[in-house]
Amino acid sequence: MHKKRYEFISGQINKVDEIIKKLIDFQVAIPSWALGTGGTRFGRFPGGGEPMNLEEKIEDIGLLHALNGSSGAISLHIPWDIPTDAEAIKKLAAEHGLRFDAMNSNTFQDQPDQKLSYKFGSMQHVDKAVRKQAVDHNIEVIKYGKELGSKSLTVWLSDGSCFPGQLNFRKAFQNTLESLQEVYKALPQDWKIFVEYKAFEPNFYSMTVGDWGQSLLYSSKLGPKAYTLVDLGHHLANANIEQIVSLLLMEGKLGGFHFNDSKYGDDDLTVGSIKPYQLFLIFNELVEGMDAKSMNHANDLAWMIDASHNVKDPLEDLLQSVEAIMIAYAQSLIIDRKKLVEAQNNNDVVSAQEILQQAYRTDVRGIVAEARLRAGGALNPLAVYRGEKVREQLIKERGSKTVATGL
Ligand code: LRH
Ligand code: MN
Repeated sequence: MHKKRYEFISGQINKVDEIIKKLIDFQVAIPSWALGTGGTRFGRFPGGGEPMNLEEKIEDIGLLHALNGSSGAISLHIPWDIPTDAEAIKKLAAEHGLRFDAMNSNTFQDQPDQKLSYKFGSMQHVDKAVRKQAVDHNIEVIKYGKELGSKSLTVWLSDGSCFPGQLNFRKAFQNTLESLQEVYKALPQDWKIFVEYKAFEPNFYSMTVGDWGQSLLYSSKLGPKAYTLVDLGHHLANANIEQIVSLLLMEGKLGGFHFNDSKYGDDDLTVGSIKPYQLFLIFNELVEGMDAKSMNHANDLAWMIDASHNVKDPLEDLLQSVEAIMIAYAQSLIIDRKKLVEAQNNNDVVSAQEILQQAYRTDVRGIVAEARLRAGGALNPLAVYRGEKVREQLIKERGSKTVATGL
């Protein structure tokens, strides 16, 4: 069936081998905090067999990578995943063909042994001692990352306010910038820092890194190693994320992504499960913008998933997310860009839409599957995962009550 499907689709597409090479090179980082069942304040329904430590998390991501050949990186969150023996962890990851993508700091929770609380923020805090505590934590995260071979740090600050009058926005911005500058100074020469913005939650009146404009302001003032990070779920309703991506890329300040999907808030749902056309439009801007700057698709931006699983098996959810990303990328690679530019230059709005939707409505799953097979992956990862009863095996090995660290 695959052979026929692949021959049919490859017959319709130019340079199919070039596209397959790009798909094989394109690796998506899996978040270490999304390998267990997430929950909400209303409840959490664990599925069993969850990884209890970093080693088991690396094994789970290794399994995903063996199945789809496109999950060759892991993004750690500190202190949820502190590598006690970095050399051993690095060796284990390499055995599974995994490298370490961006490290994530955490100043949105108070740790049991923490001196000062982040209740009223971390880097924005009115108390310099709290800001210093947050800076020191980020520098410690960089230390772990250096030991593992990571080359970037993602800073997401839950800082903000819940009520008018609670915060002086200007001072909060300046405190945060000053704190980020301390972290920036500690960055190794070949590292990047990603400033992740979010419109609301856990603060519900203002967020101190609340949108792409604020993140661009911080990363521009910080320096050339600082970039913005786009989490698809961190926008106000109906935001035109593909336009934001296009402009950040144009400015050379787009560092990477946290892919997920959402209908309402930061729902952290499976990529492409709610708004697959938006995902396609984002990849259209990425390919157009990266090619305009002769950027390397696979390496010049950070491709990461950030999801939380309430009702799906975490590994099945992640397999679906990676597949959705590869499909959107493949569709964006078959857009007839010459014709699209022509239509744009002629203000031929109808043709422009027809050209885009021709690509979006093309079933590229045969090409994505072919790339996966050539990368040594499975034709149908989900079918193998279920056919081999992997979750049942994990529950036998780890038990039904195990709880993974993370969200
Ligand atoms: C915040 C966020 C951030 C992570 C966290 C797990 O909503 O997207 O990227 O640190 O989720
Ligand atoms: Mn995120």
